[in-house]
Amino acid sequence: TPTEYKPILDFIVTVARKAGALILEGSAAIQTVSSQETGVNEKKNSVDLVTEYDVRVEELLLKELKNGYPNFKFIGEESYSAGKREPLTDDPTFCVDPIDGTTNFVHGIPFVCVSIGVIYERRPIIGVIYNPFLDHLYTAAKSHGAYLTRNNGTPQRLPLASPPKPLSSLHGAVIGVEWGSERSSESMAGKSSSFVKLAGDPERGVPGGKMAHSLRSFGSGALNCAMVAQGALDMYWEIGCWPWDVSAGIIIVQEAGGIITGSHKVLSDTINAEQFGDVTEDILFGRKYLLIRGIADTPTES
Ligand code: LIP
Repeated sequence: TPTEYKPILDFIVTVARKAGALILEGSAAIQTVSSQETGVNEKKNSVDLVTEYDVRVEELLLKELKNGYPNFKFIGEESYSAGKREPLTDDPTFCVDPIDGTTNFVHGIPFVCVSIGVIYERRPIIGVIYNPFLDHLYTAAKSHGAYLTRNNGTPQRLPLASPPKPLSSLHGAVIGVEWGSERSSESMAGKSSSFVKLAGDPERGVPGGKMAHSLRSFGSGALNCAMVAQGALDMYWEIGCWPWDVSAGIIIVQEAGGIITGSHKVLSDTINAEQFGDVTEDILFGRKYLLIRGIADTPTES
């Protein structure tokens, strides 16, 4: 059983850095060839992109992770798309997104990461998110805290703000949201109306009116989670994200003192901590509403 988290976490970080190097190599290659030759393909529709490098990075992750921990199961975005769909069990399972933020990767926006989570007994227990463009590494293991390491320097405990700022309402919050790749008119209507509820102007913008400062759409579920853990985003809301987008991010947010829920009740005016539940398999694999919010109270020390 993966009770000794440290060696596993250190091993995953080494693998994530190798994946990061390949992502950078891929970005250099993809930005220098003509649009006909980029190797960008579409999955379910014209906005659901996959590149040659998504596949190559996942192959690297599969090989390296299985080499280190042959008994762990493996769920990966590109393996899943190719039809290799391991069922989720109680066994330790790597859940990976080789390139989270593929649209950013294709367009040269440096908000891209590799995301590696370990799920055990159906809960995320270890998370590593690495953005090689910024050299930002986010790590967490259950009951051991969450950390950000910038430019290979000293790890900083998350959230960065001290003392952490509790979130008692949407007033003044910055909220991460995503459009996702599901673009049916029904889905778009649902998302837009949620965005309005999150950032709308219930008091017509009068001075003193209580509304969120703004919404942000960074294009990577994993980095949205990282931003919440860091304390830069107060909240992240998305419907229909995949488990590999958020497996690592969930434990990083939780270890930073944040809260995950599948409930959409929170779109009411006031946010109460009691409304938030734990992450469940239904949220992770049922692709229901996922809401990750900032600090509930001071995170416990490990
Ligand atoms: C993306 C997510 C993003 C979501 C997209 C997509 P990809 O992952 O991180 O938050 O809105 O639908 O799933 O495709 O870049 O790995």
